[in-house]
Amino acid sequence: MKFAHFSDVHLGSWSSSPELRSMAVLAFEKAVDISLSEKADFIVISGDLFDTPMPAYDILAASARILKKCHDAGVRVYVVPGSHDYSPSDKTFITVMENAGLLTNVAKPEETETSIKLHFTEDASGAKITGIMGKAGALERDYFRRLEREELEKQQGFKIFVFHSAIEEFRPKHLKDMAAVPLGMLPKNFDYYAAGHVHVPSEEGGIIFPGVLFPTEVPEMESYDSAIRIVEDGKIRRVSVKLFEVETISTNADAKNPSDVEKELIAGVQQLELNGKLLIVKASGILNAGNPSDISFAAIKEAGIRKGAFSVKKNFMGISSREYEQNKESSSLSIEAIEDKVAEEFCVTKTFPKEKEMARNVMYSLNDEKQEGETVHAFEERVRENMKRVLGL
Ligand SMILES: [Mn+2]
Repeated sequence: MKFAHFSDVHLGSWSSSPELRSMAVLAFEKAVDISLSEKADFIVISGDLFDTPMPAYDILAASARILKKCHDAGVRVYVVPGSHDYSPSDKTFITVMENAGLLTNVAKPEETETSIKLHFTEDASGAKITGIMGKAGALERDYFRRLEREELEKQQGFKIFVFHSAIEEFRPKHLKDMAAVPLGMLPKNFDYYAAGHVHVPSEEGGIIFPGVLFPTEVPEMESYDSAIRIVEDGKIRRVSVKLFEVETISTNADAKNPSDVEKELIAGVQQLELNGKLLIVKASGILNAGNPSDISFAAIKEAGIRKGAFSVKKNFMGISSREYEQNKESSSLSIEAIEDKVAEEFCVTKTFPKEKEMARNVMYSLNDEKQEGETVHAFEERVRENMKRVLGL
C-alpha cells in the first residue's frame, strides 16, 4: 500500500495577486502529478483544499480538471474540510466534488445528543480512513471532546486518522496562542495521523503535519520549502513541491526617514540577480518621521521586476513610526485573536457554556461575501441558512 499525503492547498488564495494565485493551483497540480507518477493508491488531503467554501470560477474549473486526472488514473482522493473550506450549511465545493465522484469526504461525524460517532471509509487497498473536519475558531474541539473512541481504536487493519487541528503539545513557538486539541483527545491505535491546519511542517509524536502546500502569506513565503509525504510500507518520504526560489532583502529603518528606507531597499535590489525568483522586501525598526505607508513600495517593486523577479512582496510588519507605536497593541493581534477577545468580553460563558462558540460561529457566518455569479437572493438565502444552523433554529 502506498499513498500520498499533503495539506493546506488553499486554492484561490492570493486573490489580489494574480501571479501567485495561479501558483497555488500549479502547486496542487504538481502535488497530484508526483502522487500519480509515484503510483500511489490514494491521496489524503488533511483540510483547506480550498481557501474559501465557494471559490471563484477559474479555481473551480482548474480543481475539477486536476482532480479528474486522479479519477482517470484510478487514484482515490480522501479529504476532510478545513477551517477555510468548511461550511455549516454544507455549501462547500468539497460536496460538489464529492457528488461528482472526484473525491471522498471522510469526515462525516454522526451526531447524537451526547456523542460523536465516526465511520471508516475503506479504500480498495484495504486502508481504513476516517477523520474530523476543521472549523473556524477551532470549534471542532467539541467533536473531539464528544468522540466515541472505543470502536475506532478496536478496529483492525491499517487505519488513517485525518484531521485539521493544531495539537496543543506540538504547536510551533510563534503559534502558541493558536486554539488546539490536546494530544490525548486523538483516538489511539491508528497507523497514520494525517494532520493539517498548522502551516509549519512537523512529525513530532508521529502526528504528520506536512505543512502548507503553497504559502498563503508573505511571512510564510520567507521560509517557502513545501513538500508532500509519500508513505509506503510505513516509511514516510518527503518529496519537494517547491515551485520557485525566494530572495529576501531587509533593512533596518531605525531613525531613518521613509525616503531613505526606500532608497536603501532599491539600491539593495539592484545588486541582486532575481531571474524567475520571488523577491520579499523587509524593513523593521521605528521610523524617525512619517509612516510606513510613506515608503513607496511601487518604486521598489519596479526595481525588483527590472532585475527579473516574477513577483515582489513586502513585509513591513516590523516597521513602525512613533505615532504607530501607540496603536501597536491592538494592531498586532490577528483577526482570529481579536474575535476571540470580543467573544470573551461579551459572553457569559459560565451560564451558557456554548455562548462563546456560538458567538464565534455567528461572526464566521456573517463574514461571508457574495460570490461571483451568485444572485443577491441566493446569497441572502445562504447567509440566512448558515445563521439558522448556527443559532440552532
Ligand atoms: Mn490552512
